[in-house]
Amino acid sequence: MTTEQKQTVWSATYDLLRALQLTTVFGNPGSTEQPFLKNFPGDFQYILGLQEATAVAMADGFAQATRRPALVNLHTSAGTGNGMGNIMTAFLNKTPLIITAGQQTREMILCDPLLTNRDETMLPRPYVKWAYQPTRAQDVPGAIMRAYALALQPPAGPVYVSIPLDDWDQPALGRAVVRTVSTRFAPDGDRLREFAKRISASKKLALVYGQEIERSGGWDAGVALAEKLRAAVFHAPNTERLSFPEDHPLFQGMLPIAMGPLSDRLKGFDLAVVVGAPVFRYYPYIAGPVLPPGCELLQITNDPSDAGGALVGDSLLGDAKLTLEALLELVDDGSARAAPKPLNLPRDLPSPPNSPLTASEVYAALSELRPENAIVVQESPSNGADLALWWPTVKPNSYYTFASGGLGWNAPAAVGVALAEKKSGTGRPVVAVIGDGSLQYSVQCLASAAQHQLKVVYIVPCNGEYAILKEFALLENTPNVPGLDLPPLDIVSTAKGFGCAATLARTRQEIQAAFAKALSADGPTVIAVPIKHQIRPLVRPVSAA
Ligand SMILES: Cc1ncc(C[n+]2csc(CCOP(=O)(O)OP(=O)(O)O)c2C)c(N)n1
Ligand SMILES: [Mg+2]
Repeated sequence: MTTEQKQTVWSATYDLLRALQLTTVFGNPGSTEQPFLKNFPGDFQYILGLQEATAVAMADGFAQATRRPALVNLHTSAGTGNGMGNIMTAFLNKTPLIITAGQQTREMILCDPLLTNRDETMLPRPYVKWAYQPTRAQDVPGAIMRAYALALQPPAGPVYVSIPLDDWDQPALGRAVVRTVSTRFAPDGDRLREFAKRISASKKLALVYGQEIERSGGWDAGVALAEKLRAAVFHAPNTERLSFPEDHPLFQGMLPIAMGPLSDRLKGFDLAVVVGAPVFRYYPYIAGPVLPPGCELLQITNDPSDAGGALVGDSLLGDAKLTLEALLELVDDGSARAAPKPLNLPRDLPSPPNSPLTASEVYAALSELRPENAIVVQESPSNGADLALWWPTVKPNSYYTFASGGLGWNAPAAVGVALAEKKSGTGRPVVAVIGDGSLQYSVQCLASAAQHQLKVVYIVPCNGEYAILKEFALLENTPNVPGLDLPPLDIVSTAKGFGCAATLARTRQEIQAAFAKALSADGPTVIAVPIKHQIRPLVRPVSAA
């Protein structure tokens, strides 16, 4: 017998995963997955998530930090359901995740036994690029190859393959075919030159930079283009990756997250060029035009759906980095353009300090000890802007949050990012700032951080409430909403229970002592910090451009 003949679906699949470098498997096992996981090869690593929401988001953080696709193995319908919120987030994040899920035995599936994933390809839709269950066992490796190729190509995203548990021991057709696909595409040259002309002709130009720039490795190209054009640069509203240094003199902050205020902020500009983002990702509805009168819009994106969905303007499809680099060559020098006034945000602290401290005072204290190479992961809804003020992002690959607002993504994603750092040996510390409400959604990720001794410092600002929902209630005029105050939560005990070091820090001195200790530790630390109750406008007033 030749080796070809001896191959099973199991061995052909593991060979394929090896060839695709998908040797880190994030998952939570069940009976339907055990035939896949049996005799788990020594050159693979299984990262256990104690709930599927955690497994999916850890994989997402890992994929983003390694800039490679990641593999997730979920438990049939129940596991897919648990993972679904973070599968939705991965889809909006455009993270290439190859998700496989177990399925009942083909022999028996007709009579709906326990663990059947009914309508298995429908369950994860519409938040996967492809969902498939091979029609015969021999197609499993080919289906995974197709899933990989689809996940990776722009716009990247999660794909889902359901695999009946009796497929793994079946004879394979032979070695799986290993293919490669491209991950970026260049813009159409004629249209690009037209865009370059319109950009060069603008008298007052706004560049709106979004997540695709950071994801494509286009940070430097974006800075060079802005400098050549002397343009004002904004972060796209609700962008989940930051693509421009927040301490740059051209930087003008993030555009407001609502329609009316956003168009107000663009008053006076004759052209806005949105690179690598939808037009626009709003949160609350505040009426107003999409753009102020006299302002035109150009959009560059690698996502036909975002190009199709733009409310205004002309779009060009292309990879952000390739397009920025090409534009840099084509546009006229902008030295005649008046550079915008630098932001110069006031960073004042009260003396004596508040008791408890405000979120701003907490972030100010932390920022004094900021390691130059630290990575921030942020899910602290009502005070994320305070963090940005005191801990600006100034380098690429240093800031993560979610594209969806679906809570429970960032705490486990931080584990995935820290795992990537550990594996690559760079040793960059991950500082995860997670609200006291937000931490609860995927809190079991703390056990994975402890199990793998990852360098993550969780800062948990504790206001005992869902503050941002109280802000939303004021904006929407919806008084007396129940459920906006948290029950007493002993976050320090919870974190210790999962195996993390944990401490409560109330003052600036205590925060700094705890943070310094956490940064020098090898494993994860959770620092719970009581903060002052503050309800501020959900959409902050617009200052003049
Ligand atoms: C999965 C999910 N459930 C519910 C919500 C609604 N939600 C948005 S923000 C928020 C409260 C967040 O509270 P916390 O993390 O304590 O931050 P704070 O607003 O207090 O700063 C909730 C429940 C959501 N975004 N996602
Ligand atoms: Mg809170």
